[in-house]
Amino acid sequence: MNIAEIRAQFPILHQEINGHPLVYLDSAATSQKPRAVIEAVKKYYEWDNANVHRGVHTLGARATEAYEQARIKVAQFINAKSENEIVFTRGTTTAINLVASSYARANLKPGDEIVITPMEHHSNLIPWQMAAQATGAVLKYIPLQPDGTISLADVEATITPATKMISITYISNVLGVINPIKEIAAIAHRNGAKICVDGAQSTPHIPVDVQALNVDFYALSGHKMCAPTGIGALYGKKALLESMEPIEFGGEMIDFVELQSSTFKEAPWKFEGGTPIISGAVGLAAAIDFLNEIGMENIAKHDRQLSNYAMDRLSEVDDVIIYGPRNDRGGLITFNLSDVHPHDLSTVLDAEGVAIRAGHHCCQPLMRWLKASATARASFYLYNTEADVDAFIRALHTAKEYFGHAVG
Ligand code: 7TS
Repeated sequence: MNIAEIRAQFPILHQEINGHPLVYLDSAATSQKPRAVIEAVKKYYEWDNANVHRGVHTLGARATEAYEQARIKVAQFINAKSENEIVFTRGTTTAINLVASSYARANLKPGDEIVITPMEHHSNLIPWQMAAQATGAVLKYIPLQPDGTISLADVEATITPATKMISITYISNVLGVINPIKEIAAIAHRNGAKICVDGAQSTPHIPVDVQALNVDFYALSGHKMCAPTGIGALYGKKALLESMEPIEFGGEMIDFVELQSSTFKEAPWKFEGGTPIISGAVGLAAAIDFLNEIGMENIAKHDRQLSNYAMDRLSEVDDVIIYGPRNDRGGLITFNLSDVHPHDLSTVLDAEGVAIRAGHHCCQPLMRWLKASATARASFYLYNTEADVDAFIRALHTAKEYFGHAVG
């Protein structure tokens, strides 16, 4: 992987922030966009823009073709059996809400169990709280080990024949933990449960094969994998999607509308009520081409090497608390500097041109488990270099000097 060439394709990276070259270490929140994606969206608006699935004029046909081609791209990218197993959504949040609102509410009854973990992003937690409240199902948690990982013994112990749904993140956006999804899926299926995977942090960083994992649902966000904001997808096994009721009703998703009742298109279109996110899908297709050209294996290797390097450098800094496992982790590191509030730390780093994330990362229950009100997080992607990590560590030392009173 030639990082210099890759960086050259991301216009936003070539600027100064507060007099320093930008060091963008917040890709877990959203990734930057390569020129190929920006150009694809621009070209779509300059040449092809029209509404999809309606009318027969040329632009309408082109827009429909581009939108449906993007669905095929997404299906191939995660190795779905068919593009009809891909529902376009706004992102991971909307995708998981669709499963929780449609599948779960129709299939859960009082006494059934939903199993999640304390490391879930609120997007993979609150929808299940709401589904449990609506159906009388019980929300259970697989406990975390001291390093933030989960053990398969605990998965076995938590999932029972009463479990109807397990929903779990593939890669934690705070701990960097990579969960053994294939093994968890096997345990779920042995107990007659379905498994839904939050792929927000995995899809951008590692090769994903939903058939090999044998998951029932898989949610992803385009904006974390070089695509525009506002586009994502839900993968669902065909039979499951076909069995589900839409949760949004209106244009685009119907077959016949009578005065008192209507019939709907088949999956996935019945879940895409209203004018869809056409330019977003075009951008997502371009992002997938871009990632494929570099190769997901190469990206995974790069992210792993960089986070190992960052872990080594960060571990050398006194007064830094690192959260999550040391090895076998995704491309992000969550930490705190002694008792300095991460917002203050992030502000000082920004003054040095270094963009990191600070806060609860939409994981309040996990923050409580970590006994931290908030944390700082540096996250890496294909355009980051060891020089970025070095600049981050230098900025951290500057912050330490600045907060000298606090770190003693
Ligand atoms: N799940 C995980 C594991 C995430 O990291 C995020 C976003 C989501 C779900 C929600 O994705 P969305 O695209 O629907 O918003 N995570 C973060 C983050 O860590 N910092 O900002 C957003």
